[in-house]
Amino acid sequence: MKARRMAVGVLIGLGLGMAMTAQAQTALKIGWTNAIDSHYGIMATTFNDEIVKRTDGRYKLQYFTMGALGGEREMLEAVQLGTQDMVITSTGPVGNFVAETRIVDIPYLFRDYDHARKVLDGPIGQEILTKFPAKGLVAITWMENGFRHITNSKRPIKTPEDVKGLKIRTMENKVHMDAFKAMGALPTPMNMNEVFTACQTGTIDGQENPIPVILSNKLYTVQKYLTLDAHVYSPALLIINKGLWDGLSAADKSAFQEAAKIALVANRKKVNSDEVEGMDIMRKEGVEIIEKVDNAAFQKAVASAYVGYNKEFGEANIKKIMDVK
Ligand code: EAX
Repeated sequence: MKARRMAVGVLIGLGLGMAMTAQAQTALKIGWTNAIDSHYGIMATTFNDEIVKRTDGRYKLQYFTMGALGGEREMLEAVQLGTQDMVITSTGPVGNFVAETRIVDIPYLFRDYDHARKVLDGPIGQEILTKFPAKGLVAITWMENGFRHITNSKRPIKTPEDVKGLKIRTMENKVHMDAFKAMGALPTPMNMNEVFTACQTGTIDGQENPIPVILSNKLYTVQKYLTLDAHVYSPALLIINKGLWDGLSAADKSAFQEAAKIALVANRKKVNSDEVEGMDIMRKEGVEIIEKVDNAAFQKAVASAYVGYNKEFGEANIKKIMDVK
């Protein structure tokens, strides 16, 4: 009798096991423009581990790194269309899809990381996220790309004067392009996939990006000078196709949101550690790093762009962000 009970038990267990594996496992196609071990990659892998755990393996991510699915604008279009499930992107091109995000790209808007994180995690940042569903996108969480600095191979940039006449690649982002125009540079919008070769061949003199992106795309091997001017804080976003999001159960939606919170901590930690460790890596590669810049002079150099920003976003709205303590 006992043996029979045992046998039945084993069969039930097997059946359950098969039911578990037979349960649909959905692999969500996600793309980004940096490496797997970058500040974006750690976001993706941490998010993946957490959703696998919290949905008993019913959901996992299928990674496409280094722009394999295209530049950020193209990936956003694909997620909007539903041919790609998710994207990790800087806010660079996002303003072309959700205009309300453009305000966070203004140069010298954020004092430091603490200020930027407080704004984005607080009511101002959360309010902007509510504008995404109307565009077929759901921004699960703000993330971090980091403070952007200028690299170039023409000359050490110590003052805004040194920027004049340089062909500087920018993202496809009018707010940034206006700032570089105001500085007298020649802003050249380009998707991230083309930047390394453009630096290598001299099609552009320079580009601007946070340290984690410069490291992850090895831009320091094709750029001679790095100026730590921190002209813009670059937020990033974890975005999912709206139809896919709407199809999740309430429990899975909160599983995704909890997973994103944990992944965000890892993402921000990686930004800060890259900024410390990255300096030595780049110096060893022979990059001349200009650490001390006259911030007031650079802010003055972009002042004329603020006329347009105040008009587009409202001076009071810009001040509201700047005043967050
Ligand atoms: O989001 O395009 C850029 O300069 C971005 O900073 C990069 O793709 C990471």
